[in-house]
Amino acid sequence: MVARAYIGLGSNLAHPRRQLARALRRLAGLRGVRVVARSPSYASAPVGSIPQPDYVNAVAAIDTTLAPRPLLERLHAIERIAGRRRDASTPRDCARTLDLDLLLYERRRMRLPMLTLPHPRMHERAFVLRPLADIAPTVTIPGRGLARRFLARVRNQRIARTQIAFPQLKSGR
Ligand code: PH2
Ligand code: MG
Ligand code: MG
Repeated sequence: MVARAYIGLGSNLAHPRRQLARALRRLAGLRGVRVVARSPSYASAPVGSIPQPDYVNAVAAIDTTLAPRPLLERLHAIERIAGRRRDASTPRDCARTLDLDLLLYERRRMRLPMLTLPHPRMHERAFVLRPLADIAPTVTIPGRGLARRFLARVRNQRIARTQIAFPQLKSGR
């Protein structure tokens, strides 16, 4: 069984653009994962109450034979390689070298301590909705409807396509 899933990528520390390029290569290198599309990258103002640098964000579409939880574990492993610390003392919206969020997994809805599907805040975030609309203009958020429709509500969030195209999968470092 192959499932279509969407992954949100974000970084605002230690060369964010490079972090995303590397993360995408690692994602593509996972057994049971094929990257089928990747959005352009966007510079975005930090959402949340903690002052921090701007982010670079993108979204990737994958086809995967991994179930949601094993997939999420692989995403966390890629975050750890990038130096991401994840413990009880780090606030949710703090700066990070790499954030890989499982946004959508088919039409799955689930609620676990570590994983909620669809991602509970994706419909409030221009840095997710904008790149998602680029690669999946008709995708729906289970329980909410057409993802693209939520773009109108996040027009106040600052976001801009970055000048240089998102690095190719095969590019060297
Ligand atoms: N991620 C957060 C909190 N705030 N803001 C932007 N612009 N981009 C992000 O990826 C982001 C954020 C927590 O995951
Ligand atoms: Mg995350
Ligand atoms: Mg996140």
